[in-house]
Amino acid sequence: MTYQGLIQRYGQYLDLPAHTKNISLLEGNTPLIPMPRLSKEFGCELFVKFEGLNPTGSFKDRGMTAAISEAVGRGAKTVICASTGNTAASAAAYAARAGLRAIVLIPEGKVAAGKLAGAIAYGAEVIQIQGSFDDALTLVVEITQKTPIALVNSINPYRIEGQKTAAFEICDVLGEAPDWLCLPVGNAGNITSYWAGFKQYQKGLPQVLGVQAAGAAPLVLGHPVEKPETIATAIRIGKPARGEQALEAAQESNGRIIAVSDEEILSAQRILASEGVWVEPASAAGLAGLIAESAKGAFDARGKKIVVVCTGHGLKDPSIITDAFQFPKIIPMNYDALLDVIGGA
Ligand code: AN7
Repeated sequence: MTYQGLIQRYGQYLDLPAHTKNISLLEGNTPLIPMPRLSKEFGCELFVKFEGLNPTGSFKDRGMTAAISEAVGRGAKTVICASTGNTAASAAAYAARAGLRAIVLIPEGKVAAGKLAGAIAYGAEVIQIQGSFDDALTLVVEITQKTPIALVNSINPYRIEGQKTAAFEICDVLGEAPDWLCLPVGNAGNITSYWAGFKQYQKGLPQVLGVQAAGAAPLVLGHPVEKPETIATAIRIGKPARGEQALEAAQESNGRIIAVSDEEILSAQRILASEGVWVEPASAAGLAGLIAESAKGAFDARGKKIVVVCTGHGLKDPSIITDAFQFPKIIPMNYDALLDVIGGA
């Protein structure tokens, strides 16, 4: 049978109500890409779980197929979310597929171009709010308490159910859980989902390294951040909805949650791209964390199986790259000019 999406593939492991009506874009089934050069450098077996290859370019599609399928089944007509961008694009796509109205609230001026374009292309009503993601989330929680509009942020338990499938896939490919799982942490839905997924699947448990951006690191600081700031706009979040569960996952797994600088994130993004995997900045945080911990001597990767979760595609945030590089040279249309500019072959 050809692949029919996550609910068909793993539905038996997901706690979804009987009324759920499967809405799928054949999300999931993303590759676990071996990274030979990084593996050699760390003396380990390092893999990237490339979640940027989901239908809307991020891991959010795993939870969204579940949340939208449940919402449709119970008769919802309109869904809403707050988003740093990827949730918005994903909600917009799955709502479009289901024939629902989608409203997405984003922080003004702080959403990467590819995500905003996606949300608009799929036909969502996109509203910028003069505030942060955290402010937007407060607003959508209030409106979904007072109206029949369905909330599809990761406070919605079905989002977590759907996102557990990434842990299942990793275990299915490796035959067991890896020794370490490194991933970015924003609103903390994903780390919560992975941990729940590994515990449920009973193929062993990884140690979990959750990585926040230094300018948006409430779980490292131990208190909310009122004005989070980072170039990794996906994780520009100061009050994670599932912060407690993220800390639990780190603690129970004998792992930890750390912060890395924007420079470290951009460096990790370049390193991944130099081995053929282009991810958006936030998605490079997991590797940035691994590199930072190893450099400090706080992480011995040797002989370990390590999965670095890359949550979103590089195409989501193209300006991060083009702003930082010289614009490609322009030459006259002749052979000599070409030879001249490349300086020989
Ligand atoms: C690429 O889209 O919160 O810790 O509103 O887009 O589960 O929040 C995105 C989060 C990591 C953090 N990597 O995951 C949103 C949003 C990417 C992301 C995260 C996000 P969580």
